[in-house]
Amino acid sequence: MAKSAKPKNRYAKSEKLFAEAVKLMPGGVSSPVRSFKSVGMSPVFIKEGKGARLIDADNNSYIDYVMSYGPLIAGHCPPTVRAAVAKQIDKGSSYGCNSEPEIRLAALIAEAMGHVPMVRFVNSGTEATMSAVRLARGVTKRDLIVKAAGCYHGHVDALLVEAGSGATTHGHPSSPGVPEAVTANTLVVAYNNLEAAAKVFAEHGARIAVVMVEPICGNIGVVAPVAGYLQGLRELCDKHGAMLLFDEVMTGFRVAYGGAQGLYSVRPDITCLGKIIGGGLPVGAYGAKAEIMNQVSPAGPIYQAGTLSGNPLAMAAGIATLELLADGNAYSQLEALGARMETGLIEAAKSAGVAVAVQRVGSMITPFFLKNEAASKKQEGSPVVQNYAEALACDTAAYARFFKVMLDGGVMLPPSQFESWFISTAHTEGDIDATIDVAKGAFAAAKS
Ligand code: KE4
Repeated sequence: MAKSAKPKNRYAKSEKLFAEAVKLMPGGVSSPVRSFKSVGMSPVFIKEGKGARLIDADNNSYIDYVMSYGPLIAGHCPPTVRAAVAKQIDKGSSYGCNSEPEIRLAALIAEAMGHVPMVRFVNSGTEATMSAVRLARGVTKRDLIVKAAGCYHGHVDALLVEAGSGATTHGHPSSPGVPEAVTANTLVVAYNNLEAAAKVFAEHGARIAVVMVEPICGNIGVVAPVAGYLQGLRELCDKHGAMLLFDEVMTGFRVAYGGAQGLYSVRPDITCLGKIIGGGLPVGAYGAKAEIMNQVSPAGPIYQAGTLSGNPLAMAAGIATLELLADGNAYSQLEALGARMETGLIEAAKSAGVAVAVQRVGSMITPFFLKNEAASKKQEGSPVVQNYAEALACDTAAYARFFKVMLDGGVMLPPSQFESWFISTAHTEGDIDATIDVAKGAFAAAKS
């Protein structure tokens, strides 16, 4: 009897590359969330991204909703971004001196976000939040930070406390190596809970330097602020002389050209940016009104610096990306694609009999896989997951089963329940419909 041929391993080359990678890099990755550990498989290696698609080492093609975790709002390698970077690289990548592209990108940000008239460029979101906290502490001469559980602000020691994203996916929200003394000044409150914030102010108000939040929490999956939450934080900060810091590394230029602060019309004192403003190259920024930013060295005493900060190559990519968004048309296109995806996911989950809460703001979307008790709580249309605890109660095993069928079906999703999917202007209605077709089988597989 002829032996039946072993099914071809569609990830053979990626597995071979991963075996090499783990010898050279911790976990075989450059960032934990890429490890695919939480979805029970070794990670794929990508060799090319174009438009809405990725191609991996085994030549599998995917409709991509990771989009580099947010920067690629115009898809992979948009022609104008590519041209801008190609033009700049011929003139050099970094000068160690000022260059005009820095002014151009800073001006685009200032024009788009009225509360960010002045910025300092850095090289990642983490650097932006780390520097912004130092600024808030330096200006207020206070030490305490208030952060919301589940919000992820990069791997800053003082902020790696009940953080979301990869810090949650791997189940150790507070990392070893962070001394108690460092986090002793970090107070954690539940997201979307004004009472909790008021209580911490009642106890520590005069010592609180800054309240920092993701104005839309994207790092436990997508959780929008409940009505009045952001304004309530604003009022508490005003009452107690603390600063309000919006970490818009993910939401900046994502949910609106003016960011979440524009969408919800709430004024932060300091804003952190990243991802989209770098158009796929490493950039971060923190900004505020001039009287605050002029406290930053060399204009003021609060020190912060960076070799590649404001490098013209990354600036060129950021300028070209924001120029693609400036006329605002992209956001109506992204809203329509996001709504199509939301409706499709809800219908597909329903017909598969899987309890899922699909939560979305614009082109950021997450299907939360609910366990029974949460599923029974779900009222049509009301957000089920409103904070970290409710996200952690989700069925991550069901998400893992869903993820694998989607991957095998040619759809690349974040390999974690606690991440947002990102839709870009390179995605088409056909891509969304094809994704929903694969999701029908994936929801069925997700059922335990
Ligand atoms: P980076 O240091 O990774 O550029 O930015 C940190 C950061 C800060 N603030 C917010 C709101 C963020 O979402 C992030 C980074 N986001 C994650 C994705 N959830 C980055 C992915 C990764 O860690 O590889």
